[in-house]
Amino acid sequence: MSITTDSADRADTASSTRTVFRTCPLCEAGCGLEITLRPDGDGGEEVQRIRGDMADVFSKGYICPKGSTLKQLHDDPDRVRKPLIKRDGVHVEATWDEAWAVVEEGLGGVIDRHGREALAAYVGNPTAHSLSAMLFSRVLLTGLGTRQRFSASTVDQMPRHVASGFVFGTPMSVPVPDLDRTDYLMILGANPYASNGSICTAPDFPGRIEAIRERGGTVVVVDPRLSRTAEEADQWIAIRPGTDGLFLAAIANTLIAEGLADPGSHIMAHLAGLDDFSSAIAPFTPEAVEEATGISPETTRKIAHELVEAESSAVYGRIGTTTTEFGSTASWLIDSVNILTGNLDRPGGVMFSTPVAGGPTTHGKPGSGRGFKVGRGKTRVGGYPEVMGEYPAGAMAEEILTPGEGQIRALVTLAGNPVLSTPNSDQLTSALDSLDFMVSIDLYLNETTRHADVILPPPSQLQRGHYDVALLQFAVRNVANYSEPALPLDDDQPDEWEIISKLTLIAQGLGVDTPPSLADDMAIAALVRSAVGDEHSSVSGRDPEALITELSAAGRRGPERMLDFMLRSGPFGDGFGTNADGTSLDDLLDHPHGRDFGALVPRIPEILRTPSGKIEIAPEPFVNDLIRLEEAMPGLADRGLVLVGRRHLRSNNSWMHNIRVLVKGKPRCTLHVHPDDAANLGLQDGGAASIKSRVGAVVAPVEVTASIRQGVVSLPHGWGHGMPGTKLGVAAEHAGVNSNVLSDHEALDPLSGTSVLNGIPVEVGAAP
Ligand SMILES: Nc1nc2c(c(=O)[nH]1)N[C@H]1C(S)=C(S)[C@@H](COP(=O)(O)OP(=O)(O)OC[C@H]3O[C@@H](n4cnc5c(=O)[nH]c(N)nc54)[C@H](O)[C@@H]3O)O[C@H]1N2
Ligand SMILES: Nc1nc2c(c(=O)[nH]1)N[C@H]1C(S)=C(S)[C@@H](COP(=O)(O)OP(=O)(O)OC[C@H]3O[C@@H](n4cnc5c(=O)[nH]c(N)nc54)[C@H](O)[C@@H]3O)O[C@H]1N2
Ligand code: SF4
Ligand SMILES: [Mo]
Repeated sequence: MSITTDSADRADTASSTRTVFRTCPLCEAGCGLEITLRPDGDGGEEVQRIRGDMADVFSKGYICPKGSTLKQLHDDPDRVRKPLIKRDGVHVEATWDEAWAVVEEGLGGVIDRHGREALAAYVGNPTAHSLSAMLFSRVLLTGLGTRQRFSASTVDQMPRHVASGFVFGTPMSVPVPDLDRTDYLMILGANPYASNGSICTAPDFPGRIEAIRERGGTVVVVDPRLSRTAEEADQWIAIRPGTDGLFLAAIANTLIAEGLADPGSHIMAHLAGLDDFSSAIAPFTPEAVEEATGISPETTRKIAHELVEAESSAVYGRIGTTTTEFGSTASWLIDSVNILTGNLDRPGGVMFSTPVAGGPTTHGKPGSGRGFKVGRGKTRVGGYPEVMGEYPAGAMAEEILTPGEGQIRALVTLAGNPVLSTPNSDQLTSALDSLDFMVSIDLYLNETTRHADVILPPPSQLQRGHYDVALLQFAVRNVANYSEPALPLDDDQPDEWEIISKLTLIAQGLGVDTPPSLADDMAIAALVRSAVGDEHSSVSGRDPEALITELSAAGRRGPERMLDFMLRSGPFGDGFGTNADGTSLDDLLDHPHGRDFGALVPRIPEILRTPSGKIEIAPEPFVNDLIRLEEAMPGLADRGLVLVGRRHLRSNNSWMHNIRVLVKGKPRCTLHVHPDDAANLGLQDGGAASIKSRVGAVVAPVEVTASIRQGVVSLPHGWGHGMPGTKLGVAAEHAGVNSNVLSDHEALDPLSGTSVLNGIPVEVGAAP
């Protein structure tokens, strides 16, 4: 293993410590870390200290409490280090050869008996944070040859992709708030003080929010809870859960009705559907939505005026807007409002990143494309349409449990914990129990992987290279940062891409002896051929073999070789000799603190990939969905208690609760209840509450707090540890309850298949 030493690296020969720099792969902020290594007394190295990298071009030293725990994660004795095979119901350590043999028999048996459609895959969130898993999950999904694909996207951001797909032409064409230049930011359903932001890559998001106010700007937060972000804002709007679409529709309605709407000449030249949009939005007056949203018409009108009158403004929405019944439509309305206020694609408004490693927004013909389609296939049981090549995670259990042709009999999970993260956990638990075979690529023996026949452990986060291929597509600056592994692989430990490749090759029937490099060679060939065949690519018409030979010259393979190609053929790349100042993996190795390619620049019309070559502000699926939204209004107004989630800075979905420093202190998995509701329900602070939904029930400790809207209760997700057969010693001591026992697998946004995880109707009462 080699680690570049450049002038910034320090080697203190006296104690032989060494400093390396890498990007934190735990959340979307992508902070730069400075890691000091020292000899471990055993001929190797161990981490002495992790702190923020002051010289990182993007994060400039910022770090959150999770970032430094990569050391504890690496050292965690509960982390799986050898493959585990389930024998007589108990997971025991095995060699890689033994594990692969069981995988071959298990997957092969199901394929022989039931065909490939009986295979399914669930891909979890850390896939987006692992270079290996990100680039090779495609290999896996294609190689399995099944349409039964599920992921954490449908308990997360899928609505955002659907909106972008229809409006701008690709699901990755997401306009992000230009945080560092905006004068007015309205945040709906996001709490970056806890989450550090999402689908808006911005290390030190909180600092960037504070800077808006410091330069005289305004921050408004729309959230049923007085979140930490809302506390820091100029205004908190305590919306009723699930009604952001209505609030946004009323803002759009006001802008049009009062003649305030002006997309600006730059956008008007490329905008289609404004008349259709205007008529479709007509019913949603501020008065009409008031009862449902709980927001007064005065407030709605005031916000509409402020958004237009500010020098620049940006509306940004996240989890609280997407994981709701109208998630896609709400995401579309966010774009629509930004268009109407004249803030799309201009500094201080919402803008598109130019990803240095390229992506759907940089590939193909600039200005138009094939557009975005959904519904190429439907689920067998629920009839839910395909979206971005996958089906709703909420439908996975019924596809496993319902007999008949096409029933799922074997499951592969990659970096996912759907038992704690997707709806109706009790149903999913029974489903996983009933499978013929399950294999998980995961770091832990947890609530999901305890069901697996085989667990294949990847190396730890410190033992792999890193580049945020996915998340830098949504960055608030155009930056690039590659990190080499800080520590070498353990003996016999394959890299994560090798595990994924081998699993794929076995599923394809090629046997356990086929080297993973075969899948890698096919993947790089496909990548290079596709770019060479793209007449708008910087490598158009080049000889693919020659390019692959050049890429492989340094002995590079796997994700690093693919990344090098993506960088070199990308918008800032060296073009394999055509752009002398351009970047490449070698160039990034020379820049261990990252390279900054500047603030975002206007990209319309070049970024558009709609068939019309226009920004489609009134796509039919959304205009039609407004009818459903209108019809839902009375129901949304008089629901009883509803449940929402929340995040804490020291958690990371379901899987960092085994790190002691992150879970110490008072229990965090509590039910937040407004004082008036507590009085009505007979709940005491510190007492227990039973919470029941249509599908399940849990008991949780009560925390009475005025920082939540009346009629709303909040329970964080990702808890519910301590199940039999898991190995998470610390997490079990801080078990908490699983909020997704309560979320309903049938409640989803029909346009994206995304589950309703916020705004779940519940009954709450005192528990003994
Ligand atoms: N009620 C409710 N539910 C929610 C949410 C909510 O707000 N409310 N949020 C949703 C969101 S936004 C998301 S993204 C999902 C997350 O859903 P999932 O992705 O299914 O769950 P995670 O908790 O992220 O679990 C990640 C798993 O990956 C493993 N892991 C970690 N790093 C690696 C790695 O590098 N390689 C491999 N192979 N494995 C790794 C961990 O051990 C863990 O098992 O949860 C969703 N669920
Ligand atoms: N510390 C930490 N950081 C994380 C994660 C983590 O688990 N812990 N998870 C990561 C992941 S995978 C993701 S996707 C991101 C998510 O990042 P965020 O979207 O910022 O997620 P949350 O912090 O859950 O904030 C969601 C907010 O929506 C509010 N809300 C609930 N329902 C509604 C509603 O109907 N309308 C409105 N307007 N608001 C509503 C909630 O009260 C909550 O304050 O965070 C990432 N970062
Ligand atoms: S905010 Fe924390 S977890 Fe997220 S990348 Fe930065 S240090 Fe890592
Ligand atoms: Mo997420």
